[in-house]
Amino acid sequence: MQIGIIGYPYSGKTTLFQTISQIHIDLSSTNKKDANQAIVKVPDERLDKLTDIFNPKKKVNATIDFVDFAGFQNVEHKGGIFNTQFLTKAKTMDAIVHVVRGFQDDSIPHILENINLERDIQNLEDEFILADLAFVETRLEKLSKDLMKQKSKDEAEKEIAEMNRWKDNLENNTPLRNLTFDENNLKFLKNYQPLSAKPLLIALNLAEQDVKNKEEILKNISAKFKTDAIDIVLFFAKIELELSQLEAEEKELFMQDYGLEGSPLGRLIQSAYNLLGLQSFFTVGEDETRSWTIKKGMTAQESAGVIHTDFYNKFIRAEVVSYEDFIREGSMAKCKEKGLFRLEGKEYIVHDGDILNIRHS
Ligand SMILES: Nc1nc2c(ncn2[C@@H]2O[C@H](COP(=O)(O)OP(=O)(O)O)[C@@H](O)[C@H]2O)c(=O)[nH]1
Ligand SMILES: [Mg+2]
Repeated sequence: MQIGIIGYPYSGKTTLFQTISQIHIDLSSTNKKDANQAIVKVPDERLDKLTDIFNPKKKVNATIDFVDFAGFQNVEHKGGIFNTQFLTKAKTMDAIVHVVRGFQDDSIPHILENINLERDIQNLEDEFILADLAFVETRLEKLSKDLMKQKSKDEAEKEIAEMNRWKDNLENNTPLRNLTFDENNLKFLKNYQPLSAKPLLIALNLAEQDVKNKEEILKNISAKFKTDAIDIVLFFAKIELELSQLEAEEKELFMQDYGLEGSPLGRLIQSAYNLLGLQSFFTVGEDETRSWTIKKGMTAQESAGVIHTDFYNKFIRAEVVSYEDFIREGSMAKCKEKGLFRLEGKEYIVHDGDILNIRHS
């Protein structure tokens, strides 16, 4: 899974990226054009506990790819401020984190001069819509030429209908993530990856002095922007980067002082899992304990396929114990005794925290 971090220059994107990746980046570096990229382990206390119990050779966390985009400039191109390079890369992301600047610092001016959370959130949404509209218009031109050439007429007509539906909505400032998609038009969504359809995480980078009224800010912004496909999270880029580099005990003290809980990474991942409808299952053994990310509603066979395509093709049964049962009983043997160790077929819907062992031919 890939998550892209975008936003205006000097909003705190790279500071957030450093906090979650623990990669040091020289912020004064002039090379701001390239995107930074890191594969980040998804923290999961349940996996840590399983690892303590099984004492395997290695522990493997599920991972997420974070991409820290260079800040976009307010330079207009056809269809908005994003250039082709940005659009091409942004479209491959599964979700977008929009870092919105809430801190005032006169030595680092905001490119729009003052601080205004709502304006910045709305501006990005407008730019997504403009970019998608430009795409749809180009696509419609191409399709009408195909029609004249009598090339795959049926297909072209179907797509024209769908592109016009997108166009009408975009022209009314409705992002594509608000539309419903059926089996037939889902393929256009998958192929074209329009930006206004992407799950969006609005990450408000607040100032130190906002710590005390952070709940109120969150409530206000949520009331205006939160939907099923948009979530709002808070972070304090500067403090939380410093905190992330402290030893556990010291960190705990400072966090209490600031009234902060968890980490920016934890907040982002929880929110991303919710938005994208994701959950985890585990595999355990002497060699490794491992967490895996799947979509909610996936079957045992589909989940086996995430481990290995062979496991999907040669699936026989899944041995299943829930994490809670296992921890409470303390061993697989006890779980078997109590009938908590189950054999499930390929249609079984995997639950968050299931410990799976796939039997295959
Ligand atoms: N005072 C203050 N400065 C910050 C905060 N977050 C980021 N900065 C500073 O703002 C500058 C730009 O941050 P950076 O993360 O590089 O922003 P980017 O351009 O969005 O990647 C750096 O000098 C940061 O140290 C913050 O919460 N408070
Ligand atoms: Mg940056």
